[in-house]
Amino acid sequence: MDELKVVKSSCRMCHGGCGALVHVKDGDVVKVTGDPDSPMNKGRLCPKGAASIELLHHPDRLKYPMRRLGARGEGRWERISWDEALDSIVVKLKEIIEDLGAESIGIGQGTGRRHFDYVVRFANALGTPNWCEPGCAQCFIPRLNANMLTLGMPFVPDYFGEVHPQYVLAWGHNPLVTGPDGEIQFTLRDSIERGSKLIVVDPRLSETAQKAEIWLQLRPGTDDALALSMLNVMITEELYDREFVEEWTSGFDQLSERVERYTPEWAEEITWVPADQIRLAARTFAQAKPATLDWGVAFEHTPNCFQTARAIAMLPVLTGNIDVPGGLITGMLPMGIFPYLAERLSEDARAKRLGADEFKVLGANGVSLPMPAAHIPAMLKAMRTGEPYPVKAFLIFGSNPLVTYANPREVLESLAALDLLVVMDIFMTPTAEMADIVLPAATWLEADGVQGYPIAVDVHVFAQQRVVRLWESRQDEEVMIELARRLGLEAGTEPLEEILDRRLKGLGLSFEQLKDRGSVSVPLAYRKYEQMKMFLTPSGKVELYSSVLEGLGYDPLPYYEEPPESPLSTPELLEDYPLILITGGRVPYFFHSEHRQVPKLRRRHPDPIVQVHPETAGRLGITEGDWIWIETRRGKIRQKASLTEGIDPRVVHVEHGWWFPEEESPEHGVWTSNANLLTDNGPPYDPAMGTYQLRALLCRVYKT
Ligand SMILES: Nc1nc2c(c(=O)[nH]1)N[C@H]1C(S)=C(S)[C@@H](COP(=O)(O)OP(=O)(O)OC[C@H]3O[C@@H](n4cnc5c(=O)[nH]c(N)nc54)[C@H](O)[C@@H]3O)O[C@H]1N2
Ligand SMILES: Nc1nc2c(c(=O)[nH]1)N[C@H]1C(S)=C(S)[C@@H](COP(=O)(O)OP(=O)(O)OC[C@H]3O[C@@H](n4cnc5c(=O)[nH]c(N)nc54)[C@H](O)[C@@H]3O)O[C@H]1N2
Ligand code: SF4
Ligand SMILES: [Mo]
Repeated sequence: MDELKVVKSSCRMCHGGCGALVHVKDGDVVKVTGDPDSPMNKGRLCPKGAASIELLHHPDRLKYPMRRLGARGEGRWERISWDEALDSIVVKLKEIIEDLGAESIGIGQGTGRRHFDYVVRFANALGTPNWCEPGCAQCFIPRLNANMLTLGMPFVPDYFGEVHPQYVLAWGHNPLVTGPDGEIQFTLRDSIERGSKLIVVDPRLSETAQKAEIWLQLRPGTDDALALSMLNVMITEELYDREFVEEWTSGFDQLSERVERYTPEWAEEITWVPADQIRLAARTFAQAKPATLDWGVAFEHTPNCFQTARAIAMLPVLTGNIDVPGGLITGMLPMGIFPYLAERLSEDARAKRLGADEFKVLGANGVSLPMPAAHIPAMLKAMRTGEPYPVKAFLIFGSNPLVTYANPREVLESLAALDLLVVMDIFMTPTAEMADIVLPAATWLEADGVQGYPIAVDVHVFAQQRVVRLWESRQDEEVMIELARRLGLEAGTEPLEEILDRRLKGLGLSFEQLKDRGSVSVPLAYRKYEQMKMFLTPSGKVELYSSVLEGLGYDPLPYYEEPPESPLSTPELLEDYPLILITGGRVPYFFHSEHRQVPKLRRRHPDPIVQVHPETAGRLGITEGDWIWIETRRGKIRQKASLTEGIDPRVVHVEHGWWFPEEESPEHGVWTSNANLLTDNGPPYDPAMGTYQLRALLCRVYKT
């Protein structure tokens, strides 16, 4: 019998960020605990992290590569070898490249996984501009790009230094549950314990809103109006940091002129938030020193998201909370930029990116980000119709589009039209059931990687290490490298370890050395713009008036726009659909469509829950625990009612990500409770990002 060995790694049941101790005996993992030495989680794990081992050993995992038998989506499979799987994929890809060009191959991936950058790299090496992720237009990238354009760098709340924020403005965000992008839920929790107070902007009394000093319960989808009116208060009441604004920003006068019309009284009508509350929040935030912004995904689910992100980003700018202790901090970036191989993608290929002509900030055009992405609705259309050119193959590395993309019926139709669908996943999902070939993916306990946290700022760099390998699973990066080799590509073929070592060079470490240490931290440096004597924007200032947006033909200043389906935009729908629908507020036990098959987690949250105000429920004869229909113009689903005073009587909230692994193959109940049967992926989109509307829609609810 082997000795018990304890290995340092980093959990990846979400976007990651928690240091973990993996206890290994006789070649298998026997326990996973939080690493007490980890600067991020200090020994703690959330329920998902604590269930890692159940996921690892789950009997329903995909164990071998498989090829479909019979018709697509019939649910019959045969086991094949990795060689057979990879060779048959390569044969088909070569055929497509020869006939139509590499752009006819689409590559999909899910949200912020360990292998995120490698997918972009593989697409570049292959020569296709058409990779996508359900988050590119809908999650994180709008915020990231708004930061890049306005400030020249990504910024995150400083929960990591000696000074803690006096106030945290949590906007459309429930970080005590979600803690995305390696900010993890524990960092805010610790900050609250050290005395931080909260202002929370959320239509629901979320776990985070429950801790708030000031809770702004806005009408869903009106974040732009609220942010603009807070800017109005800060400017008209001269609450801004005059010195910072004068020295380090450009366009303040134009901004002042723009927001003049957006008074708190104007905003009250639109947002439902009383004008005096808006004033209180703006004054409190402006007078707190330091104060930080912790923003979330909620406003990226409506089509004015980019200008909304710009407006919200200006709140900490005007109050001088940029790159100061306890405010917002920016990149140490000790690993430099990932080797994306962007130079491999020809101008010609770049121009063919689906959506590139229309959505100029969805990716790199005009913005210094090396990861342009395809527009998902355009990609689906190319699969279905061959317009503007056909997409014939789709390789998915860890995403579940039938559940997580808007309009899953159209997704199904699009996937069904492909010549080749490959899905690499840990489980047989409803999407994987549509594939020609499925590939078994390694869980985080079976994979090597390095990741800086918080993502895009990299204060702490963690190793994730492969401690076991069950069945025939492989990690996604290895598969992409192997495909590149078999396709005879000129780049993207080096072994993974070589890239991991290269990434750590600037830190003076090899991957082997980082594995021993678990993580390294870089000292925090503040006010880097003073040393550089500039922000990394074209004018060298924080661009309140964005020269880049102006150059691209967009409004250089933020503005208000109603969501396309709302009580104000489509009042004619109110008679049939009188309630406002929000979808996808996260729950602690699942990550999107994952983990419904993990008993320890599912027991804690067995059913999809729709939240309804008791007054609304009473009127409709709905009682606690009833299964009810939620219906929009596009479809209807069932979820189980939970009555709560913590939501406005005019608003209901459904969970996203639901399918039922325990139900019959191949559908696994994907059409029963899937929130995206209610959403739409059609226009109008955010003009800069191509964002579609996942929240703030109109619906009705009734008993089943
Ligand atoms: N209505 C509505 N829809 C939404 C949202 C919402 O709020 N409301 N949120 C949106 C947002 S913000 C996002 S980011 C997207 C997320 O969308 P997705 O990323 O598509 O969501 P997941 O359910 O996480 O899908 C990931 C799949 O990858 C598998 N997987 C996990 N780890 C690995 C791995 O290492 N390798 C491989 N190959 N597979 C792996 C999982 O088993 C799962 O099947 O959903 C979006 N959809
Ligand atoms: N446990 C768990 N953690 C996760 C995930 C998960 O699936 N499960 N997903 C990860 C991913 S990819 C993401 S993007 C993040 C998302 O994490 P967050 O950014 O925290 O987003 P959500 O929980 O979707 O929504 C946050 C809050 O927004 C509110 N909201 C809804 N509509 C609006 C609106 O119009 N305006 C405003 N201001 N608020 C609104 C909701 O009521 C909710 O409480 O979480 C990450 N972490
Ligand atoms: S917050 Fe994320 S990284 Fe931390 S334990 Fe939970 S799942 Fe793992
Ligand atoms: Mo996301």
